[in-house]
Amino acid sequence: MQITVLAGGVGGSRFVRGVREECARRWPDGDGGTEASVSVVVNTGDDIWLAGVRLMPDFDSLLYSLAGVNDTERGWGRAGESERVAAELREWGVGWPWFTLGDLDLGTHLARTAWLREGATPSEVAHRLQQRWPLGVHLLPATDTEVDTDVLVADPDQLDGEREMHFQEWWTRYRATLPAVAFRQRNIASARPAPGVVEAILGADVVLIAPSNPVVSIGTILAVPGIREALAETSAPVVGVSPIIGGKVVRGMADACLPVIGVETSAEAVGRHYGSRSAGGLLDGWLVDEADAPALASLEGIGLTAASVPLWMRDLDTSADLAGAALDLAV
Ligand code: GDP
Ligand code: FO1
Ligand code: CA
Repeated sequence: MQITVLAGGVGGSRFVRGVREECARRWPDGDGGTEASVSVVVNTGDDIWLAGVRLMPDFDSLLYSLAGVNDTERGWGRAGESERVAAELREWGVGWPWFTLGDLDLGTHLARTAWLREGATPSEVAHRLQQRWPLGVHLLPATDTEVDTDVLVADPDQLDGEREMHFQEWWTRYRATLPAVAFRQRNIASARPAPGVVEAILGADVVLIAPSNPVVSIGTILAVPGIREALAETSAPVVGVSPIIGGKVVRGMADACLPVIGVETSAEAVGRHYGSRSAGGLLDGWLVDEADAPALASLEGIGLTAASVPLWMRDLDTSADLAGAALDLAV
């Protein structure tokens, strides 16, 4: 059984932990793990060069979370983190004062940057970082091309009324409150899927779209030329899980992103936005929360196999049950 998941950071991590757990239940290897193979295509649009090092926030969220060394409160970074180096960087005026690079986390960024400078590609670096802990899944950056997301915001002080900034500045400094006009991924037209990504999609028995941000996480993965095509071509069913429950994002600020691409914050609107594969879209199946059950008929009407189950991932058990429901919808 080969399962391929498309994922962002926090929603992605919770879901992938559930997938790993559910696989161990359904296809046990007798040693606490699973005989199933799980590949995760990870969003790289949040990545950034800062203070001389390369950050890959969604990749690191997945890495730390699957390794069990993550900060579960904040949703990013390491557990038991200290911030001595960050305080020094602030004194030197290096990096951003509103963006904290923890000491343990900086170890990862320094290792990654050292390997990049030696000539390794981001996906080779990702492979090396995963050797440290037995994750039980394979994390694949969506692309080796630097496709950092820029946000175009309305700014009346500028001559053309607009200003561009890196996604991380918009997200962490302004908490996504500045009025965004558009998201743009750098180099996206010339980007290529990283080695193994197209193979993981074409060779899958099931493809799952995690309940991640549809715009800046899943949207960026899909924008890499070749990935949408692979999803259209694969013989595997493609099943998505809604990140929206009862018209609200469960955690985070994804509701600041959806209106920018003209999509309402609802499970039905995101399902329609992804679209049915039978009509040239992305999905065969779409899972919504029980609170959104009234939308099922209309979703079936556009050619989706839709079902409603509890979508809150409160702990490992509820995440695994959700992964199980997504796998059940795929048959
Ligand atoms: P980020 O990269 O850290 O922003 O994380 P993702 O893009 O992977 O996911 C963020 C989205 O996950 C949020 O916008 C939420 O809508 C969604 N999310 C977080 N927790 C849950 C949950 O328990 N259930 C569901 N269905 N969605 C969730
Ligand atoms: N988010 C914050 O809100 N404040 C921070 O200081 C911060 C630092 C940080 C450092 C490394 C890293 O991998 C992620 C970090 N994040 C921080 C999270 C990140 O900005 C975003 O939440 C994600 O990119 C959105 O998925
Ligand atoms: Ca993200």
